[in-house]
Amino acid sequence: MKYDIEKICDEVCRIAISAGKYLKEEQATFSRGKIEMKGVRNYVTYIDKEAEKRIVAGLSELLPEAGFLTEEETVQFEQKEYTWIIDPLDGTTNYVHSDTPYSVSIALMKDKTIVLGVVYDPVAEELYSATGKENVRLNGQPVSVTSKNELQNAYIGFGIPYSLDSAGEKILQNALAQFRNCSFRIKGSAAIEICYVACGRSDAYFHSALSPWDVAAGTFILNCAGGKCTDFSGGENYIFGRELVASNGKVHDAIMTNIIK
Ligand code: 2AM
Ligand code: CA
Repeated sequence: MKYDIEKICDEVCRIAISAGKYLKEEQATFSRGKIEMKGVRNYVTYIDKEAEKRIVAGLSELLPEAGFLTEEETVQFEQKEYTWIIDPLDGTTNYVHSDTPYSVSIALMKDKTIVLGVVYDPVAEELYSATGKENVRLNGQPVSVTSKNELQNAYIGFGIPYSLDSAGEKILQNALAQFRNCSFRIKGSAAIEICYVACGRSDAYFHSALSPWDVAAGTFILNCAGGKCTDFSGGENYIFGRELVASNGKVHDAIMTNIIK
């Protein structure tokens, strides 16, 4: 398949913005009665599904031969050379509590490699996109990671898994031991929090139990911006391995040693 990745990226941005506008409009009017419980503390709304259908329809026109891996499974996964990895609404728990941030996250994977990432925050009207190191942007402007190189005064995002296991608890205790050194934040949208590292707003982010659609676009954007992403063993299985440490690169070892261990 031959394609112009920049043109595709422009179209994906358009599709993400359109889905994001839909999410924002619906948040103002939706009723909590329409929420189904997908599991403990894991909400799904009819809005996630409708947003996903719209995104899938747009992307299907753009690259008819590509397959899909999506959170709401409105389309069945099939192994293809190209796969769209989509979270139509990342930050659902924030969303159903009329809170922010939340986002639309879309990545394109060729075989096993991500080649494009787009994350859109419709409330802040912030669009993160990347197709490579030369083309990583926030609202059209180039971005890069912070130069912070120690945990002292670092600004670090993280999330707590819905089913916290003992390994996760240990990591939280390790983080607690760093509370006097660092500022920690839980924002509630993994895709956005990884992009905050990419654009130099925060120095790092870690979370376990995440799915590919939570991290595929954000980690690609962060890598393009000069950051580093690993699983909890320091390896590369952070998209499908359900463990992510994402950083500016310079505080990565300190986080691995002092928090993840
Ligand atoms: P979601 O809003 O699509 O569910 C919050 O912790 C962030 O992590 C959100 O981006 C949330 O995505 C994501 N997440 C995904 N799986 C999770 C899990 N098992 N536990 C906690 N957060 C999860
Ligand atoms: Ca998600």
